[in-house]
Amino acid sequence: MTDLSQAMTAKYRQDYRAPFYWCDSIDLDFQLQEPLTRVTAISRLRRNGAHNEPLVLDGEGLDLVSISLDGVPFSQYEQGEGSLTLFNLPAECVLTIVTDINPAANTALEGLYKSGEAYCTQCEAEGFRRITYYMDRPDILARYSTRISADKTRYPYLLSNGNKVASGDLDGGRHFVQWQDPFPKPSYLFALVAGDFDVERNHFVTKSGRQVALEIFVDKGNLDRAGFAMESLINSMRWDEQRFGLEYDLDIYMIVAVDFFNMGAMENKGLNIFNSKFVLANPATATDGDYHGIERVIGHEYFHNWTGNRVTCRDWFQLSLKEGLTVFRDQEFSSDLGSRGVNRINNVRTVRGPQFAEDAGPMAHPIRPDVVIEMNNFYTLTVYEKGSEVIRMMHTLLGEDAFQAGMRLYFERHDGSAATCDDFVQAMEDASGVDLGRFRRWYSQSGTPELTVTDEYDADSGVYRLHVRQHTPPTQDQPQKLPLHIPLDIELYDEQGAVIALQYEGEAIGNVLDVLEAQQTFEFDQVPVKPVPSLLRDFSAPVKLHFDYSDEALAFLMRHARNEFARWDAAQMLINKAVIDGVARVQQGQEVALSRTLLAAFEDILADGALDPALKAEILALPGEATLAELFDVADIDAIHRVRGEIQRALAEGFGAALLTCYESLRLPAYRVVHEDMAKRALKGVVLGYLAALDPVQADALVREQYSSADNMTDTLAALQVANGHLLACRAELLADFEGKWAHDGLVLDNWLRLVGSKPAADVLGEVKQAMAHPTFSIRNPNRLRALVGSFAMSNQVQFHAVDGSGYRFLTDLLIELNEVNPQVASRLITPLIQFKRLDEGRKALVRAELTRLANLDGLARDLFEKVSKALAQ
Ligand code: B3K
Ligand code: ZN
Repeated sequence: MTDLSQAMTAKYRQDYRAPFYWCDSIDLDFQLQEPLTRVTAISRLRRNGAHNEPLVLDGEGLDLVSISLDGVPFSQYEQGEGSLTLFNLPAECVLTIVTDINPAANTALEGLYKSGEAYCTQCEAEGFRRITYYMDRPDILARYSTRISADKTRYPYLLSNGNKVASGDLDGGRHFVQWQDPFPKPSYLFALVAGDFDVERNHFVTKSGRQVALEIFVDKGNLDRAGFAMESLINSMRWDEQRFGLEYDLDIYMIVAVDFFNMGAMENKGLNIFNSKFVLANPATATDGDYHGIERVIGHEYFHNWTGNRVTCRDWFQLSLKEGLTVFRDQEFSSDLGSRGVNRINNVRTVRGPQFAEDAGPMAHPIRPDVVIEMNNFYTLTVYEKGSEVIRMMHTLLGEDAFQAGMRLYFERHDGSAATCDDFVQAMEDASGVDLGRFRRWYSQSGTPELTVTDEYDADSGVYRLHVRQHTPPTQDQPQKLPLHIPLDIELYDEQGAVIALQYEGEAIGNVLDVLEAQQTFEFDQVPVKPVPSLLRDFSAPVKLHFDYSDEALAFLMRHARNEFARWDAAQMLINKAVIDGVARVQQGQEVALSRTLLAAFEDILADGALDPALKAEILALPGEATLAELFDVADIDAIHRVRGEIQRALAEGFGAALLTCYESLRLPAYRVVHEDMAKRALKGVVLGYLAALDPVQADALVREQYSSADNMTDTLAALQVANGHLLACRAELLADFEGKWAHDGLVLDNWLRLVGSKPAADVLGEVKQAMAHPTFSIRNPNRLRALVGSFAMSNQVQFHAVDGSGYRFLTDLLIELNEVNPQVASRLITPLIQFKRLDEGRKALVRAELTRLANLDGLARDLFEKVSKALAQ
């Protein structure tokens, strides 16, 4: 049980120590051959200070061939589980280590592995140790040179980081390429790719006039799907110059798309490796959502070149230093290029849904974790999305100009080095003069803070008060909580919807209130009437807000709030109230009833000719069942499902004939990827859903017609989703047609797998199992797994949580298999099993039984061990 003993070794943030040795440069030589690849690593080492400590290198799954020191065979070493320890090294030396690895047998997709015919790497967080013995930690910054040799016909392209400095032919039909990366980097940014590709080429001239070659490598035959990724890359480079003043630093930027990839993409210096899902798109294969995703991820990885690569993390506990900041940057990029309101809404959906659920579960951790067993488990919504919210709050507190001054100071101080989260906050504080003392607690405190606000109006004096109480409930990792610095953005409206200026005793008050204490009161005068407050505008902090709004006040905000986000948010609160009320009624055997106010407010939205159809679609799209479950201490899964369905039906009846009129008005000529058209298609999809709730027979005809006449994947899929979600008569026929058309293309077929996994019917598990036998499905491909099993376990609440436990059993059986094949992907898919806090006692017992089965598994990987043991400790 070697894995389990490893599993027990947690690492603590407090234990950070500078390394005993530095590595200034490393020359790598890869001889790619089947089945074994020979790796020679020549490192120039330098002792850090005076000491007699041995050098401990990390290494996993390596076959050690030889070690020599300064050219002489070396024997003073010890091989341990995951390590190689070398004794009595001189203060400076050149260490040569030769190892063999077997990339074709690497199904964990970490280190060097094969994706189809191509070789590729994934080193973050700790994958480099699967390539060679090395100090695999991010504070070791070395200059890399990489020589790759391989068969020339099968692997015409041999790629690595930096600039190509030599290439040539070798005996036996082989060739080599030599790369040199001038920028010192941590091992997690190393990359290598070898294969045969089609290449999309372009270039970018930086603001200082340097010409950068841009190359996107895709599987042969996919060149017609690479154009949008290239456009997004160019947009990213331009945007980062314009908004952040940051310029690219190498002569070449390469992106390679591969089919087997554990996550979205990886920012390796000069050579990004991408999940093909975030590169390939054309109107026939990709939805509008896919296009958005590509723009976002291409941007994200590009922005890492400065926030991540030029300034990297001192240790992995600091991950949010690069991830929270880079998510913030990619969100700003998407918002500057597209609709700010719609982007904000979707980002907030992620925080309020899955991130809040993470806070409430056994994996709760601060954005800068304190203790980690398996680092890959901490690429979380908390580190990324909440991390980005923390950066956004600083941006709100400082304003754009001071924030950018902070960024400049941060680069001035830390460019070319490994930094900490504290370093970042310090730069922001020093550049702006804004006190971020209490704000720093956001980095050390986990959980979702709750703001409870009450108000008070005195008509005689015209004084309006907001009483704000903050409280963070305990989380599994941290029982005690302290008050935080919470920026609370507000606006007040009079009965006509006009804004009331915020002031007190003749002084204007800004929109952002600084909530610092457990209880605080904010006072405003010259308030002529009792106002309707718009609170936590733009989700100015990642908190839960409690304010006792009436339906009327929320309907008022849906109409009058000046900010798009606030209008959507009011609609969400109105629906949430209705769901809470509806579930209580259903549990008492009563019918769901919606207020006239709610119905009228939504009817007005549908009828509003001035509203951006994209925002309209966001307001009309009801929150998902998993997000609604977060409203309850004990979530009644079946009741939530029923109430949500009935709300949709009641709204549809209220809309009546306007639905069809709206639907017909949204037909478009030829497909274009522009906001105006994407907005209309989004609304059309939502309206089609309401039509199906209203009249399944009429909807069946509309869906068939939309499916057969669609000239793009967005409309096609919208039709299929409605057929599937409402179990229309055409469902089986259309799904079969789609499967037949796209059986050969895994990426597109993923849409079909998602439909199968989310079928809202009791026989779904049978269909899921059948789909697993599809020739294009493979348990080794993370995209296929996530599409089919992820949709079943994460978005098919009623069926996954079936009271007979079949859903839990199915997922556990699969996780047991995946534990061997790909622990990282297993550890992602387990999420719905460990977040069982809100389930009823019966379901909880079933889940615990499955988790216990996993806990008792021989050879349980660290990844699952960490989550399973925490979940069972609940
Ligand atoms: N930095 C990578 C994520 C690596 C995940 C390792 N398990 C992609 C990104 O966030 O940009
Ligand atoms: Zn990232």
